[in-house]
Amino acid sequence: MFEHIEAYPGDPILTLNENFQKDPRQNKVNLSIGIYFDEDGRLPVMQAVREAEAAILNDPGPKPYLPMAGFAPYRDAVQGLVFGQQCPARAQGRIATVQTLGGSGALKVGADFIKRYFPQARVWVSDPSWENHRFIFERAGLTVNTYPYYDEATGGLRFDAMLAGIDALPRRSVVLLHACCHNPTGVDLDHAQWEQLIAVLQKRELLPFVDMAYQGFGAGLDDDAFAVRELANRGVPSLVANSFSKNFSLYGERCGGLHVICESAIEAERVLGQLTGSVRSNYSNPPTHGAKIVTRVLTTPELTLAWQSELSAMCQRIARMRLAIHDGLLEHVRGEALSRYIKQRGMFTYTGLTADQVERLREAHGVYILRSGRMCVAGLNEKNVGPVTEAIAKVLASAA
Ligand code: KET
Repeated sequence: MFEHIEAYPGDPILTLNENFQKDPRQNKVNLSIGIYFDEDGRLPVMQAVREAEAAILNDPGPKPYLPMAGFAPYRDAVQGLVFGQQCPARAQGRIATVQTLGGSGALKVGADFIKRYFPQARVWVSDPSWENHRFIFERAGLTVNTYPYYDEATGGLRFDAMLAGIDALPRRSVVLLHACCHNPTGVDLDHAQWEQLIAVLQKRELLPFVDMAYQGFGAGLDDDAFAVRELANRGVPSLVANSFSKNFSLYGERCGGLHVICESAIEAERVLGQLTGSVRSNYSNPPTHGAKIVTRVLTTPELTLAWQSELSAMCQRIARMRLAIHDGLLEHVRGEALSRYIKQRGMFTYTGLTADQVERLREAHGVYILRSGRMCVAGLNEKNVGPVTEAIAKVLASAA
């Protein structure tokens, strides 16, 4: 029956992360997956999450099914965080929001929605992008192409080429964008560039799908949502996926949201209905626990403040690690290329290391980064940054 099924080649991120767990070496360092580890190399439980969870467990209550669209207070709180409390589109009921299984679940429900209502549309993702973008859209039956994005020579953005590429797309093409902290490059658009790009998206009647998996890890919770809020304010029909995996350190609870910005409240209601139908035929309704935690934190002012300050402390620690690896490498290697370690934002730096160098880094030194050269700088700490720097320097020297 199953003879024709070939072996799964593995996932470039999750399989590598699993291989890391199996590596018996004591001094191994995991800079592969996009997970924030604290100064002691541990996955943090944020204080606000701890308190919210304690309060929930203190008064557990029954566990009915949630509505298909998710926990209503969660949907409202998440919409407020993503679009801003004062967002006119939100007040006018023009945004359809469903609770999803993390950011990935939001992308999947969104991809199914596109396949059903824009069956001819192709999806355009940045070159490069998070590998799973392609997998999710292709498995939903859509064709995925790329638009220019990263400039290997400068470690920055090919903005003119990106804009020209997008400007030439057929009407109603889907353009996948990263709201902030671009994965894997750490290279983002500035406000002026977003304004220019949004004008093109609007003029060409393209359908933006914005993935915001790292809100709060770039320039702050509001600034990171700049593009999303501009799209809503300018009334550009769009899809937005958001995730609490990283900014709440709630990876396994699978908390996220899918938001569709519509042109009227009536349209939003119909869109919401269809998203709900998609949830029903996929997994019926989402889980409760994580949604309760996030809702409690976002609707209790003291917990919101505690969460925000812990999140910004996490960002400051990442910034210190960026500086530490940059300065450490400067002692061994010269060149402009190192500035990318401090210029690129969010959890990742695109190191420019080749697949061979990445392999040597892992085999000889136990340092795990992605084959593409992506390093999760949020996995560095005061103890491992020295050895990691030395390992990279050795790999670079032996290649020279
Ligand atoms: N979008 C992006 C851009 C992203 O980097 C991730 C996760 C997700 C969505 C998924 O979010 P979630 O809420 O976990 O479903 N990225 C990291 C983990 C992974 O690959 O699953 C990573 O890139 O390492």
